[in-house]
Amino acid sequence: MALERTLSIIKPDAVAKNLIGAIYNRFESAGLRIVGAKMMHLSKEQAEGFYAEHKERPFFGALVEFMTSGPIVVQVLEGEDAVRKNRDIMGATNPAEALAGTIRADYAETIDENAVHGSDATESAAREISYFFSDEEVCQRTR
Ligand code: RTP
Ligand code: MG
Repeated sequence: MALERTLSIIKPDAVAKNLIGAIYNRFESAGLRIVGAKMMHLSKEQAEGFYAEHKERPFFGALVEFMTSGPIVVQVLEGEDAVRKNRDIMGATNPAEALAGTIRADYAETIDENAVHGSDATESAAREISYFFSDEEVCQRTR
């Protein structure tokens, strides 16, 4: 299995609940390395651009409003099979359907405010990483 990178976001609900460290611990415990990280407060335009694939969906307006409601923490995670591994530890989109022990089962309340984002494929990961990070902002692990 190849070394991959994926884009992760700790969403405004989880930042507001002081869960940044707890969620970082989940990534590191799963063997994912944080190779880029920043806190941001997205503008409406930034949130709309990031979620452009969903712009025709009925929840798009609420999603953009939520994602701009407070700061987020954006990170690049690296590891073997990182895209799938991150999706596994996140759990299902709807926290009510997420497996016990996943981030969304433990830390999210609703499908609208579900604690984390993770890229869903290697292609979307590459696009999403470059949406938030320049090449120099993603670090090579040298040890
Ligand atoms: P994400 O992109 O945030 O990692 O979540 P996901 O792949 O599990 O879900 P996706 O289908 O890409 O939807 C993006 C985000 O939109 C909100 N959503 N609301 N009310 C609804 O039916 C609904 N469906 C999706 C969620 O916040 C979801 O994470
Ligand atoms: Mg998605």
